Amino acid sequence: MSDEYPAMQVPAEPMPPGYQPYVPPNPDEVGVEISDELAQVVRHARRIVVLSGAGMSAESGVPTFRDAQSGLWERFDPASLATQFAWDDDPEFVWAWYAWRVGLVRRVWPNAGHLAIAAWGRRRGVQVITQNVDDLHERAGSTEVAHLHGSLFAYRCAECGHPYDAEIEVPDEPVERLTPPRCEVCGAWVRPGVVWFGEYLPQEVMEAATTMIESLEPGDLVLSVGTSGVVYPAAGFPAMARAAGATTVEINPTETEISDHFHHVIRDTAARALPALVALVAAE
Ligand code: BV8
Ligand code: ZN
Repeated sequence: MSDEYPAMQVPAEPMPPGYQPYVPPNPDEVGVEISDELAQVVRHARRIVVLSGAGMSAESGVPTFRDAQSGLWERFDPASLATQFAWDDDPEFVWAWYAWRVGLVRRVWPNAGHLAIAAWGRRRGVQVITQNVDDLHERAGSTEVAHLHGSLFAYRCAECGHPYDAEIEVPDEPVERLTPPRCEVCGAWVRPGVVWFGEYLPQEVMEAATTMIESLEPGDLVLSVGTSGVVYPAAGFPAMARAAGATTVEINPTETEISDHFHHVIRDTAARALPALVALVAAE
């Protein structure tokens, strides 16, 4: 392990007892398969863009959309709950699901993959475009994070769109229903600040992400981490990055709908593969 690489300064917030600050491992110790060709690209990459999906947070304990839901929502496909239709049909049931997810994310921590990206970002500047609505990239220390699908921690009025900044009631255990707070302007119910299926992505975020991708050049590196490549327009970014000339890498333990769009594939997990890649940069 190279000792000149500053151990990851863990984020300001107190980490749980025993939480090990991130230190890039020696790639050989981790046993992640990284070809010499990819190692060269990683070491000399000009710009680095990370496209992350739910698998990025899996090793922090946040279930992915592909994982079977647990408990109360076991019978529901998350994609059917993350819709205006579900909200219109039963807002208190949908609000309870989101409030439970807020509590879950608050109880977990960035994993070594999040911390590796943040450490790499301090060294080289890494732009993150995430489909995730959690705040684990930010809590790990990443500073350039575009949330394509919004945030669990941003709420707004379902009618007038007025932001709701107060704390919400977060149940310790999953509950079937929870009454959303009321908008202070028009009195309508407050909804989660996420992008539901069938909703347009926020224009400014979509434009920023598209510019990040379209401005890539040969010698740049794009890592797609923990996404099944099913949901558009996010799933279209890796192919756009490759068309722009960047070297594209998929980090996912299983093959995905878009695996063919990548120059390199690391069939491993985020929390193992990313530290091993960062160690290559650290070992310089
Ligand atoms: C849009 C926020 C224009 C909410 C999310 C018909 C009608 C309407 C729209 C459509 C339609 N047909 C297609 C569409 C477009 C639709 C779409 O793509 N649908 C899919 C299902 C076909 N897209 C949209 O609606 C988008 N808007 O297109 O607007 C429009 C408007 C109207 C009409 C037409 C078009 C909006 C999409 C955003 C939806 N909101 N999230 C919330 O979170 O509650 S999406 C949500 O699901 C996530 O944000 C994420 O994007 C997605 C899940 O995908 P992944 O992140 O890939 O996660 P997944 O669980 O799928 O996979 C995890 C992966 O990780 C796996 O591959 C696994 O192997 C891997 N993994 C597991 N462990 C690890 C790991 N990898 C690494 N390490 C590990 N440890
Ligand atoms: Zn309102």
